Amino acid sequence: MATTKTPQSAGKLKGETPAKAPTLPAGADMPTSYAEQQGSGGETRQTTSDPALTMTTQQGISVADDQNSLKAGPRGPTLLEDFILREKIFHFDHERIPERVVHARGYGAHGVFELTDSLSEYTSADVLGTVGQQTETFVRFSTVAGNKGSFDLARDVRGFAVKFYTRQGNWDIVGNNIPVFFIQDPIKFPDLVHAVKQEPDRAFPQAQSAHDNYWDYASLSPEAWHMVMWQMSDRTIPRSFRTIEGFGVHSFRLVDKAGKSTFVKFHWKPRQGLQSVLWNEAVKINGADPDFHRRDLWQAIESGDFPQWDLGVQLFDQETADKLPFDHLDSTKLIPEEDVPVRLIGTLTLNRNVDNFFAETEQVAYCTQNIVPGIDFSDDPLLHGRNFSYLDTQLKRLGSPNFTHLPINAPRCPVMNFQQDGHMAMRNPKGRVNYEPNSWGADGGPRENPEIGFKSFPAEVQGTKQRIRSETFADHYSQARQFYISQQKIEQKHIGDALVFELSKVERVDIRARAVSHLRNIDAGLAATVADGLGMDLPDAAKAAKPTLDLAPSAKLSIIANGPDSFAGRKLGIFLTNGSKAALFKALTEAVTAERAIWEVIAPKIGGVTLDDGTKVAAKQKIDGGPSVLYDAVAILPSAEGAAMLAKDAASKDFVSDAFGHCKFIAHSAEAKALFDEARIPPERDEGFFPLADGKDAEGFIKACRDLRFWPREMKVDLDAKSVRK
Ligand code: HDD
Repeated sequence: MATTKTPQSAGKLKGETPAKAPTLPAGADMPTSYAEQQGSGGETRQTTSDPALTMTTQQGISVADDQNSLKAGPRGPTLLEDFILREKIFHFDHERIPERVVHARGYGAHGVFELTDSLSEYTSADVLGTVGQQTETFVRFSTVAGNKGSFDLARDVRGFAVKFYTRQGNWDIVGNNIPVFFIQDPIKFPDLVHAVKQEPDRAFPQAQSAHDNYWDYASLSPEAWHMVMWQMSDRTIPRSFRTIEGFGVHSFRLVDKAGKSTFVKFHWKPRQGLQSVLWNEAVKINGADPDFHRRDLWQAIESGDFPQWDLGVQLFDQETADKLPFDHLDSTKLIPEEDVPVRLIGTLTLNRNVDNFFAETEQVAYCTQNIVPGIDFSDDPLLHGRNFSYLDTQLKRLGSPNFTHLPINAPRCPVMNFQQDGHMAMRNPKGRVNYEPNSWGADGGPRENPEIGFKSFPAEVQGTKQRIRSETFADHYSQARQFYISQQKIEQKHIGDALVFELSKVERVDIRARAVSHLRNIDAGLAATVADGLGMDLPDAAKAAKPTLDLAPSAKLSIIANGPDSFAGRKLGIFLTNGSKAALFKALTEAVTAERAIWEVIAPKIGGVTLDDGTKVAAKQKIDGGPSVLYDAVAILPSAEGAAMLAKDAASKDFVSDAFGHCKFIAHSAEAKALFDEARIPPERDEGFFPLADGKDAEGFIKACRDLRFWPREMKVDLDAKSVRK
């Protein structure tokens, strides 16, 4: 008689008696759901007698042995008949899907967007209409150039893609943490990406632009240089995904109920403030914790410290656009906030980690073409190329036009049309009618709705068919200069350092010279600094299609000017040894907690330490696994005996000297001196050091940590600092 299974009794065949649970030796810890025994290979086998927990094949057949394949005799050969083995290996062989051709490494989280200011005056989009309305979202952050398994702190642009599951369908803002892009025309995108990724003959370098091919391409592409300035700034080595801005880059349109259009640029402003790390730190973080950014986001959400961004819009009409000294349809340009202010209209809160990385983060499919009624495209040519590329790439990556049936991509509103079949179709309509027009009346399925259906904005277009770039796109240096002069001194230094670093990795001298020739059109001082740093003569300036304008600096372009106002959400590393003072430790952890920041103990052994009052404190990191680059600030509180011991330990000395070199605020006990001396920290302590004697000192220290770093130190510890322009 054929037997069937119900979901409730999955794994158990009707009428079958479950196998008896094996007996364990007396006193053994007996798990409730399974028993443990030793397999014939000495391995631990865990078996169950509970039908509901019984392992099955993909066809639902119960599995009795998942450790041994079917063999003729104990030593083989293995039998082809073993369908359980074959199915398991077959499935494993097909676990991977192609990684994204760019933005392969990323991390996603669920969230909610709440509207705080209605734009109903400008758009009929429901998601932007009603104050207080909440919309489910899924956000994926990414790097661009590296492969899926690359490290998080590559110097790279960060992707910031947001999917809104609105009541009118899915709306995606597929943006970056930089408001402009490298190229003006989508036909260049494959070349740009080929140039920045690993060189094809040798398959390195991974996840970095510091190589000949990238700089060869960039130095031959004047339009890239505004973006190059952003790329060489600390924007591309962010402290956390939580501390980056996001930009939709292109101009879009908002269209109201009467059909009137207003241009819009989208911005995400992090409530955590903008924060970055130093380059030398980034290099070391990649070794110490290649998952630094994903771990940081996951931990913040897991602990209930939900990161938030405000959604801002720059709204402008054609008249304003006509007055701008550049073309807003050119993706290599931004509109300074001083010219068109950013209006904050809602808040995005990331409040839930994924349950399954593959199902959600890997399979989420963003498309710039996903817009809802009330939102439309501008004429930006780069955007039109993207509208083709994203849909196309999903077919390759996810393997079926039915990728919208996957739960992470499925709209939360009804989906009704006559598209059908295809690989893995999950949403299969019932009934006889699969075409329109049809005359089946009420049984005829979905119909067009001219009232609420999407209508493209009827922009007038005309022109000769030609392959040409607009004359209005030709100024490549003015905004690059504006970006540079909007930076604080230390940020300008970092841009110079980054250019010198990257170009030092370029082998061909002519490519280095061509790169510096563009800098001459951006800032004479920067060009001189970089040429000096590379030990080369200053080349002639690159030929510019238009003279560089002196645009006014914009404070919004600086990270430091837009940093956090508290230490909240950041991490203090507290280095302890046996005999460390309990009172200091207590005062410090209380001050950190009051600031809503977090702390972690680093100790010589992972088992922890015993403080001077006998309290035992567990360590989160053993010193070798917890270098100071993993922390925003550090407290070094050894006992006298502990400090003498650490002074002989290379990892401990690195901990201190890196914290010093990376301009971190450093709290310390008086006893730490022995370690500082051995780590060759100059005896005169700057104002970034905080000797801790009592609880009040701890509060002062945490207050100081609200600033990102003690920047004046950098000028003293970095040889290149002397070449910073006065
Ligand atoms: Fe792109 C992925 C952002 C230009 C073609 N892009 C991708 C992602 C982000 C961006 C954030 C990752 C989405 C995710 O997390 O899954 N891309 C941008 C921005 C651009 C841009 C801000 C310029 C303003 N992109 C661009 C052009 C093209 C593409 C000009 C092609 C003509 N981008 C792709 C792609 C990807 C992609 C190949 C790879 C994986 C994917 O789409 O889903 O289609």
